[in-house]
Amino acid sequence: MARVTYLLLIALLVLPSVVFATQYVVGDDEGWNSGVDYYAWVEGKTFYVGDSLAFNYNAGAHNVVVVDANGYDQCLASPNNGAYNSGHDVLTFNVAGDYYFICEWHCNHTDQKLKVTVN
Ligand SMILES: [Cu+2]
Repeated sequence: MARVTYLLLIALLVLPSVVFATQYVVGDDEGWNSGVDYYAWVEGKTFYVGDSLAFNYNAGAHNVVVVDANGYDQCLASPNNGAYNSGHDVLTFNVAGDYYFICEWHCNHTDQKLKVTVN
């Protein structure tokens, strides 16, 4: 009985992070696009490990490149960075930390960049 209780306790501790994981649609209805204020979009949201971001955009018109802080500040994508271009990319946060995303083509011109802090 003690073992069952223990397992139940473990399940209750682990489950919420899975059950309550949130998928955020980046930019909501405006998607991942030029001219969207992603500083404002992030405001008031708290991201946790297990949550994911869905980037929706016209494939070929934009892409999603995972960069570091420097790449974010300078709008630089290196060949080592993961680049996504399907038009519907879902990225899940497995580790806490700061995450930086840019559109390689519009980061400079229209500020199409996103920084997310994951708790
Ligand atoms: Cu773009």
